[in-house]
This record gives sequence, structure tokens and C-alpha cells, in this order.
Amino acid sequence: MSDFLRINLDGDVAVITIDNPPVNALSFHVREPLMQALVGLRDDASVAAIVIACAGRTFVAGADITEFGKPMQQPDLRAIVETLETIAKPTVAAIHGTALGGGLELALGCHFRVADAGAKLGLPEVKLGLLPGGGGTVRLPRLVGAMKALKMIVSGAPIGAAEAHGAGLVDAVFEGDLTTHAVNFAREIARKGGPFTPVRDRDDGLKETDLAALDAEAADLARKARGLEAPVACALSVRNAVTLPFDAALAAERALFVKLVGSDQSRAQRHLFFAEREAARISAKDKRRIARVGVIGAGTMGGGIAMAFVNGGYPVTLLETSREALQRGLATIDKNYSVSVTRGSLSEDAKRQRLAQFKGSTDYADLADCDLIVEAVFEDMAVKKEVFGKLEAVAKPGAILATNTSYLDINEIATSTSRPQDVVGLHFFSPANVMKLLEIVRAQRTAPDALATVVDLARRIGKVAVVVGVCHGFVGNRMLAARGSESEALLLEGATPRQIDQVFTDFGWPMGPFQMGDLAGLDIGWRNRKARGLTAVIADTLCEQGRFGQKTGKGFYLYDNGSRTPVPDPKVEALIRAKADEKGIAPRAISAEEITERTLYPLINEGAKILEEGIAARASDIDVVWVNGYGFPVGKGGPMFWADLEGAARIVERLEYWHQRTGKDVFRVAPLLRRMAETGSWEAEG
Ligand code: 3H9
Repeated sequence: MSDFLRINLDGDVAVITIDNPPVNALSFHVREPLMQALVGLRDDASVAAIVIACAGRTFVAGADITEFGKPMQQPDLRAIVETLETIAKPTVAAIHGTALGGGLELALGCHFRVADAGAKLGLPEVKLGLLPGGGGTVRLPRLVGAMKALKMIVSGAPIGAAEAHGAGLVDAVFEGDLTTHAVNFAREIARKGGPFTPVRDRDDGLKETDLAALDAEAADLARKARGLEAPVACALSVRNAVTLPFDAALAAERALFVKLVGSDQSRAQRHLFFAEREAARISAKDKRRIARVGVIGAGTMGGGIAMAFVNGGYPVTLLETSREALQRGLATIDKNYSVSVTRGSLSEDAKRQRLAQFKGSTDYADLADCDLIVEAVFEDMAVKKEVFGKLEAVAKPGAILATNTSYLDINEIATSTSRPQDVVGLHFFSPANVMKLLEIVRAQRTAPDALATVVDLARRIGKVAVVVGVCHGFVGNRMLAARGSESEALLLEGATPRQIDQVFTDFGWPMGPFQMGDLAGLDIGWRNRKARGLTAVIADTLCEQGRFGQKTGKGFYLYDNGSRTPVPDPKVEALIRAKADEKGIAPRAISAEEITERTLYPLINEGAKILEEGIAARASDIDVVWVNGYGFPVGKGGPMFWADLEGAARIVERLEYWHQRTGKDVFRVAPLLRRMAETGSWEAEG
């Protein structure tokens, strides 16, 4: 009856199969025939029951996100669910893969839900800056209880079929051919006879709601939302499901959805959804086979990288220079997994299995069977070149040779082997087993199939990959340097670390630059600066005093008794004033606006230069880097997206002002930023 939907009769059970690859999103071309099918089957007396199933890899994964922001064509999802609830004969959703967002809401319109044992069910709208707008916030609590619904909807995290069964969200879990099971289930239910109660009329889950506990949980979640509107709206909507009659709660959900879908935050989060997928798209089809990975260096970075691969299912050979260093590295890995076991995110058995995937060695010859080798040794060109020289002798032909350098010139590193086509940068972020971002650095001579292989591999190990070009610091660290360059100057002119950090956290960052420096260790930047002949008067002095940040209990802030809470230190403020006096700088009041203009605007300006130079292929790639690697607030969509919200013309004007006033290069406006201010697009001309 449509290219995207078919109806089959299995005796007196009708099976509607939605077939809208890749994820069966509820696009208009699905909703229209689905509505017709439901009305037709409802009125067909020869049909005893209806099953809604999906073709391909998944049940409906949600509304079609590409339709948001445009006028919604009718019928919308709410009308479909309403129609479903007018059907007197049993309706059954047969869920395999993922029933997400509007997909789960469609299933909640059915009387019953059956699932494949591997299925996952959830309402992830919050991750798009939305709330479930097809009745999810009002129907889900009726089945699983308000508290569980609140947690599912505010986190957006899906649950597995077994948990969903236990919670009352699904009625049966099957292994094997799901449609056959669903048809038998529907037939049996129809045989037993009704009446069948739609979810809207069930309040089993709501009876025992502890409203005070729900409110306390919602308040906690709102605090953690750090300015995001969607989690707060989700919590309010679940509360409405408890306190308001069904139709009133549904109308309130609708009103909140309409408000959110038009908000900048949701636009930003939808932008990021597509940006992440776009960043990982690569035209080369050929890929190399990766069965085993080698990691050189078992320090914090190497150990984390090794864990990332093992967690993604790849056995790892971990190489160190001495048995002691190797044992230390392996012991840290063991300890990290034990923490996961203690937290309940990993079973003892899974820990054992993961540890069995590590093979330690101190002999380069043991890397001979690795298909990818990642070096994570000391950040020094001579050391890196020596490692690549050794790999030349042992790596098998076609093995991909990767460096985890965060700054160095990979084209130069590649000159130390006779196979530069196999050399690529894999810039992991610390802790590498946790952080999502992976900058994949394409060097001048990196072969297309080597690049395609690592992009694909990144996805397999759960990383968000962005392909970037070679320059000092690549995309992320180069822009970070531009953001940080004015921080010290602001201190000397009268701002305090606390004041600057506060501007950042008010903006939505998890922490400001000084808190971040203290967390990462101030000695790292100090070492880098020394190697490059650079100075930062305050940070260098703190390091000379042994104040490396959290690890020494003192840095820009004090951390009493191993606490992670930064406490302003009068000694640091006195030091700043003393250094300012030495330089003859009189302190003045610095506004939050000035802090933003002198830190975030240069960040965007540098992003524009990076685009101009072709180091990043798209502005959205830069956004993906900053959101996933540096904590740029998701509700602002990344620096390049935010530039548009803030107004590129304003940014240009203020950069010009600061350039005129200070003469500093960091404020020199990039031509592409100027063009963006005129055309509203980051696309380069031509
Ligand atoms: C919603 O439902 C609102 C309702 O409450 C209210 C309505 C009134 N729409 O991720 P993948 C594309 S909001 C359009 O690489 P995987 C995606 O862009 C929605 N397109 O696959 C990609 O395209 P391309 C709530 C979508 O196997 C391709 O499909 N639902 C949608 O790694 C493959 O995607 C969600 O938020 C969509 N809804 O993961 C679920 N979903 O090939 C969002 C995907 O051109 N989706 N595409 O790059 C997901 O989480 C993952 O796609 C999924 C599969 C887990 C399903």
C-alpha cells in the first residue's frame, strides 16, 4: 500500500510493517499510510488483532528529526496514537532493535508491547533539547511509575528488554522470530477477549507516587542540568502526569514541546546530532582489517588508549621499556576496572575477560602481529621519531602506524619511516577510556584506506571521530591556546581566577580555565611552555612554588584535605597583584562581558582561521570537537554554532575594538569570520 509500509494478514491477525530505512523514523511518508492502515484495520470486522512491526535493523527510532523546525504535516504522531487508542481489538507493538522517542510513544499507544531479548527502549528527546512530545511523558509513568519514568526521560538513556519487562513497560520478551511470536501473542490475547485498556486509562503505575520524593529528585536533576531547559521541562511534564487529568497533562506536554522545539538550545542540540554523524562520514570505501592493536607506552595516556580498544572488543599488545613500567601500567588498568566493578558498571566476570585481552611486552618484536600500532610516548619529536624508526623494522606490511601526539608535526614524524602512507594521528583525550572525542589527524601522505579504517574503528570503540589536518595543536588545542592567551592578562588587569571561572560556569561550561588547569595539572602547561621558550608569569610562578593544582592540594585554588572543591587562596591573589605591580599594571574592575569577549571571541576567531586553512573541513566539525573534548555547553551547539547565535557581526566589532586597544594578534579578525558576519555562512567562497 506504500513504499514505506505494508500490511500482511496472518489468519485474522493483521501485521503492519513499517519500512523506512535506515532507522524507520516516523516521517510524513510513514505517518500518512500508517494512519490509513490503522483506520482501515480498525473498521475491518475480519481482523481480530493488529501487530505493528518494523523491517530492517530496528523498530521506529523516533520522529524524523529533519522535519523539526518546519511546519508539521498532518497526521502528526499524536493523532496516530489517539487513533490507536480508539481501536477496541488488541494492538501489539513488536519491538526489535531500538524503540526510541516517538517510536516508544507509538508503542505506548498500543495495548501491548512485546520485545526481542536484545531490544532497547527509551525516550532520548532530552538529548535533542526536547521532551517526548507524543504523549511519552504522560503514558510512560502510567506503566513504570513516575520515578522510573522521570529518570528514563531526564537521562534519555534507554533500558534493555528484560528491565522493561520487569518494570511493566513490555508484556513479553521473546527470542527468535519476533513477528511470529507477536502474532501468536496477539491471537491468544484476542481469543481470551477484552476489553483491552489503553495506556491512557491505566493508572497502575501512578497509584503509589511519592510526590515529595519526585520533587526532590526533579530539583536535583534541575541543578545538574546547568541551564539546559529540556531536562527541567521533562521533569515538570512527568509531574503533570501525576497531578493533572490525562488530557490536561497531555496538553501541557504539547505546549512545552512546542516551546522547546523552537528554542535555540534544541536547535543547537539537533545541530550537534547531525554534526557528529557528518564528521564521521568518509567517502573512501576500502578499509584495512584490524584484529589486534598495539599500544606503545603504558602511562596514563597509553593505558587509557589500551583500555579504550579492549573495551571496544580489540585485543591489545601493550609495550613498555621496562618490566617495572609495564607492571605499573597494567596494575593501574586493573585498578581502573576495579573501580568500575565497585560502581556496578562492570561485573567481576567482565573485568576478568577484559584483563585477559591485554598482552604486556617489553619487546618491539611482539608488535609484529598488530594491525594498528598507536604510540603514546613522551611528547618529544626525537623520541617519537625513534619509535617510528623501530616500528619500521617490526610492523607488518600495511599496519597502520598512529601517533597520539597532541601538538607535534605528524608530517615530520612520518618522515622517519619509509611508509608515510600508513601514518596517521590518533589524538585521544584524557582519560582516553572515558572521553568521547578522537581527533583523527590526516597527514600529507596518509592513504585514504588507512584514514577510512581508523574513522570506522573509532565508531566501533564508541568514539566521536573528527578528521582534522596537521597544524600545531590541531583543532582543539590550537583553539584552546587562543582561548587561554588572555586569561593571564585579565588576572593582571584586575580579575580573579574565581571571577573568570564563574563567567565560564555561568555560560554552561562544567568548569572554568583555572579550575581546568588545576585539574589537569599546571606542570603540564609549564613543561610545554618551557620546551617552546614561552612563559606565563602567574602560572609559572605557581609551578615554581610547587603548586601544580589538585594533585598537590594547591594551584590557582586551595584544595583542603584532598577535596576537589576549589577554594580561593588570598596568597594567589596577592601574587597576582604583586606581579601586576612589577609590570606597572593598575588593577581595574573587569566585567563579565569583557571576560567573554577576550576569551571566547578569540576562540571563535581561531576556529575561523582553522576553517580557512582547511585544517577542519566544516564549521560543524569544530563544534563536535569542542562539545565532546572540552566541555563546550551542548545547549549552545559548539563555538561556531554559538557565533551565529551571538552574532558574528558583534564578535567582529568587539575583536576589532580589542585589537585596536591591545594590538594583540589573537584579536586580528580572520577574513572568514568577517565574511560570516556579512553572509551568515561559514562556507568559504568558490
Ligand atoms: C522524537 O521522537 C520526538 C517525539 O517525541 C515527538 C514528536 C511529536 N530522524 O545514528 P546512526 C539517521 S525526537 C532522522 O548513524 P546507529 C542519522 O542521521 C527523536 N534521521 O545509526 C543517520 O543518517 P546518515 C527521538 C535519523 O545504528 C542514520 O539515520 N529519537 C534519526 O549508530 C543512521 O543513524 C532519537 O533521538 C531520526 N530520528 O544508531 C534517536 N535517527 O546515515 C536518534 C537516526 O545520513 N537516533 N537518523 O548519517 C539514534 O539514536 C541512532 O540513530 C540509533 C541508530 C540508535 C537509532
